Amino acid sequence: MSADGATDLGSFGLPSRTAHPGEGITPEELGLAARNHALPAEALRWEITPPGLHYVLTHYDIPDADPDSWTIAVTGLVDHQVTLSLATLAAMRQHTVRVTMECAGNGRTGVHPRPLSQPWITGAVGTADWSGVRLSDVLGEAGVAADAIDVVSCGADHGIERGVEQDYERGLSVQLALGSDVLLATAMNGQPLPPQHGFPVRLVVPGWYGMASVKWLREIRLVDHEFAGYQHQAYRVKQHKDDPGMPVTQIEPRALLSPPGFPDFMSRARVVEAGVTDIRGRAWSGWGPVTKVEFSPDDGATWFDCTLAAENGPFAWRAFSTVWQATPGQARLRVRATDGTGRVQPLDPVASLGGFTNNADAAVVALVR
Ligand SMILES: Nc1nc2c(c(=O)[nH]1)N[C@H]1C(S)=C(S)[C@@H](COP(=O)(O)O)O[C@H]1N2
Ligand SMILES: [Mo]
Repeated sequence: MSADGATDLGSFGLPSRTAHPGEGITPEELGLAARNHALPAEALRWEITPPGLHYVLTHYDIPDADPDSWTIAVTGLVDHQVTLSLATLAAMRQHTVRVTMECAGNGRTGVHPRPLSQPWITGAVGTADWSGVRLSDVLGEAGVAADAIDVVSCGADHGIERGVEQDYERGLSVQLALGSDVLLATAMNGQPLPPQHGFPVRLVVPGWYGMASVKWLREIRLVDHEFAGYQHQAYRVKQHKDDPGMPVTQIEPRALLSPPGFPDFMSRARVVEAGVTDIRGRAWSGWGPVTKVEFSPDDGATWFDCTLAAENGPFAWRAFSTVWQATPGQARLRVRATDGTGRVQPLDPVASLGGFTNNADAAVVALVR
């Protein structure tokens, strides 16, 4: 409460900060981690992530959505403003795109000092077949005015972040919106979207980190400038407070191991029997196809090329496999991906103030017996 008794929403804004030396996880981070779950590593066995195992990241509350009255308003710099009901969308041409989605904060806990936010380890990823209408078809019906620069997508969820009250909004360039597979998705793996994934309709921006794929979509607004809302200021890779930084865009390459053997409950370390062990996993990049995955059984001292399975469409992860002659003792298993643009997963964490795009590989600890 401020002095005159009015509620000062700005006081909700915990400043963004990194953890103090030795500071353990805070109650706020634990709360976020419990709301927003990761893909369990063993779920990498499925090419399409089963419902409920895909990671979830929701900034505010999951909105109360009535599909019968839900509309999406197409507003701003269009030739004619249109209001789309779900029935209108269902009558339009449907497309399905297989997309590996990853949160830009995946890997954040590997950044030192740790930025206080959703404390992802490496599991903020999942793959789904998203179906719906192309954003370009919707814009085609409304007609894009010549001076439109960005397409702003607005979600129905509302909250406060660092003192700024807002609807969840993200902009895309008109160019990307028109010339791509961006979808207004109404189905995930052939079923209506689950509430946590954006029911009844969400944007899906293939190849981009998840923050671009606005859930619970209720407005598409065309504007005559590059949109710079809160969620654009927040998703920048900066090294210090005054660094303008670079925007977070497409997904950096990453490979993850399907963990071999069986786990220890607390540490998640693996117990593996000595001998020939199948090594499997999946790798992806939003910049282009994954062209190489390497496996190291000795914490990065030596690397071996894995066998890549057939490509799984331009936007979805690709399976890889190899075999490992496991000998008794403790091993730190690593994998790293390279994509067609030459981007290679780094061995050391990618530092930034917010802990974004840290695609450094993370070791799986195995105790071979
Ligand atoms: N409306 C809305 N859209 C949103 C978000 C949100 O909080 N609100 N979170 C974004 C972020 S940061 C990510 S990583 C993805 C997560 O999508 P998922 O929960 O379906 O995996 O949704 C994005 N879209
Ligand atoms: Mo995210």
